[in-house]
Amino acid sequence: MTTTPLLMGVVNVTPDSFSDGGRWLEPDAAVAHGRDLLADGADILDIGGESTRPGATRPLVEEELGRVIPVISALAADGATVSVDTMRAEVAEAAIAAGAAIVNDVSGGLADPRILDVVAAKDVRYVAMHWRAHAEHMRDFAVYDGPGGVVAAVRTELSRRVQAMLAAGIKRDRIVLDPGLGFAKRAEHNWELLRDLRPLHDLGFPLLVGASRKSFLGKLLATGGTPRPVDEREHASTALVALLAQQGLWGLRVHDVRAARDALCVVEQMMGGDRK
Ligand code: PMM
Repeated sequence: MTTTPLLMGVVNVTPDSFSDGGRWLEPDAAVAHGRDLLADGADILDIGGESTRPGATRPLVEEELGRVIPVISALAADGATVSVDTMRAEVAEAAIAAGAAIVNDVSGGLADPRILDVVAAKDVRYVAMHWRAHAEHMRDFAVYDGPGGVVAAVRTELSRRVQAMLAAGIKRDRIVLDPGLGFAKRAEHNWELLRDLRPLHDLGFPLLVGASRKSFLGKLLATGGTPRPVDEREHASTALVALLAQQGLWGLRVHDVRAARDALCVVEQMMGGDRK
């Protein structure tokens, strides 16, 4: 018996995200996209205004607020469960005021430690991802040569973040952890993590995984050394949804919610499952 993970549908209100940059930059387009993802079966909508693609430069805080707040307000008013994908305390606070129920911080509180105080004060759910450096520099940090390699390092570094969250007053049952595929990780690191999620499960927190359309899939499917383009990685992303759905995860962060929902239906039918 498996427990079906929640599907977090991605709405990137950015000009430059690797997966869908520029497509939903206008608030109306982003809101319409969010509604489409809900119709496709998303449980959560993850609204982000900062691209984290390797090498990206950061928007100003005002730009980030201007991108995400109108979209969060509209989708939360529709009754959607909204998560804000931000590393900034100020954006998290405004997003919660606009109706966000989850703060998804790819830096796990490292980029702006005040975000932990905001989450604790507002008592919202907090997704803390494994992270080592901002996008501009993260490639330099993709080194995991200690004992146990990437899996042990991600586990140790996430458990340190958990200590910081608890010290800031975030309740244990509000915390979700994420291995951070593609963030300061090379393709082989992502595969090692995906093959061995058990040590992260053993930390005792719900897990979210975001593999959808990432470059390690482009590399896997390359022809003649040319990576498969980002909009042609969907079948591989969906295959991972089906496999990961059997591993007791809390959630999967995906772009094509319809494909992921179909995959979950198949898994439920095959394995006998419970919807979360
Ligand atoms: N990946 C991206 C952005 N936000 N949040 C979490 N929790 N986990 C992820 O793996 C993650 C994330 C980058 O992908 P995108 O550009 O498609 O949003």
